[in-house]
Amino acid sequence: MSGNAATVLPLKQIDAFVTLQAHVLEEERHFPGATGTLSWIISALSISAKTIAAKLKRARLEDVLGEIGLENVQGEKQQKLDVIANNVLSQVLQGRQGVGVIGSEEDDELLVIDASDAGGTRYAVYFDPLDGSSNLDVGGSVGTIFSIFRCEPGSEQQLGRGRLQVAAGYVLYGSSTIFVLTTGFGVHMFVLDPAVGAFIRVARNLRIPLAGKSYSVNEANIEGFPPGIQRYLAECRQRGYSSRYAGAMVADVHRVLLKGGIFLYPPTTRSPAGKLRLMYEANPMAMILEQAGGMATTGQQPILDVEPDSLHQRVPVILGSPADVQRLMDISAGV
Ligand code: AHM
Ligand code: MG
Repeated sequence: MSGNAATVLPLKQIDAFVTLQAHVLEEERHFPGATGTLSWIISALSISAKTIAAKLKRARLEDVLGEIGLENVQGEKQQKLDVIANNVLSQVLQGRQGVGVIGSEEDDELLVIDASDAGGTRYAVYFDPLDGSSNLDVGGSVGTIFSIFRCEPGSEQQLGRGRLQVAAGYVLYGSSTIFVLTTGFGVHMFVLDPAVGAFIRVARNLRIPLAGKSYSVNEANIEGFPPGIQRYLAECRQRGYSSRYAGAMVADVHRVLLKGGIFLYPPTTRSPAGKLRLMYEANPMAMILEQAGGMATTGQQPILDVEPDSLHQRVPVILGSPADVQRLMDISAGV
C-alpha cells in the first residue's frame, strides 16, 4: 500500500484504453457461470451516468436548475435535476432484464419491477440519483451513488446488510466525470472521455493511503457531535490537519479515497442517526472503502454489518484511511 496517495495509472499505462464495458466483461471471470445480467445492469448505470452528465452540463442553459416545489419522503426539497436524474436511472434500469427491484432516495417506496421466479438471477439496485444536489445552483460537484444486491423471488422487499452487496459504486460529476466501481474484487476507476463517449479505465485496484492529513466534516455542527469525535477533531487540528468539505458526499469521499484522511457525518444531538442514508449512501461507500483497504463504521459497528430496517434509514458515517478511523475509534473509547 502506498504511503501518501492512491495508485493512479499515469497516462502511458492507461491500459489499451479498456472501457468500463470491457472491464466488466473481463471481471465476469470471477463469477463462473455468470449469465451477464450484472454486467448488463452496470452498463445501464454507465449509460445513465453519461446521460445525467450531459444534462448537468446544459442545466443552466436549459433552465432546469432550482427547486421543483415538492419535497421527497424525507422532507427534503427536491431540485428539478434530482427528479430528472431519478427518471433517467429509473427508466434505464426498468428496461433491463434482471432488475428485480429498485429503491431510490427520491421515491417513497421500493419499486418491484420483476417478481417472477422464471429463472435467472435478479438484482435489487438502490441509488441516490443526484447526491449533494444543493451544490447544483453554484456549479459545484455532485454525484450518483449505487448499490446492488442479489434478490430472491418473493423477497424483493427484504433489505439486506451491506456485507451482501455484490457491487457498489459512484459517479462524480466534477471537472471530469468519474465512475468508481467495485464488484468485490478491488476498486477500479474510469473517466468519461467525452470525445468517444466511453468510460476509460484509469486505475485498477485503488488502495487508500494508510493515513491522511485532512478531515471532511460539516464542522458547523461540532457542538452537537459526541465528545469523542470533538476530541478527535481537536487532535487533528493540533497535528496540522486541513479541513476539506464540498458538502457532496461523492466529492468528499472521492478525495479521501485518493488522498487519504477521514470523512464523517456523525450523530448530532439534533439528529442522533446523522443525515446519510444506509441503503444508497453509506453501504456503497463502505463497500468501496473496505475494498480499497480503508474502514467504514457508524462508530458502533462496521457500516456493512448494520441490519437495515427501512429503505430511507439513516446511519452515522465515519470512513477513510484505516489509521485515521482507528484513531478516532480509540479516542472515542478513551484509549
Ligand atoms: P442529498 O442526498 O439530499 O444531497 O444529501 C446528502 C448530502 C451529502 O452529499 C453530504 O455529505 C451531506 O448531504 C451534506 O450535508 P450538510 O449540508 O448537512 O453538511
Ligand atoms: Mg444523497
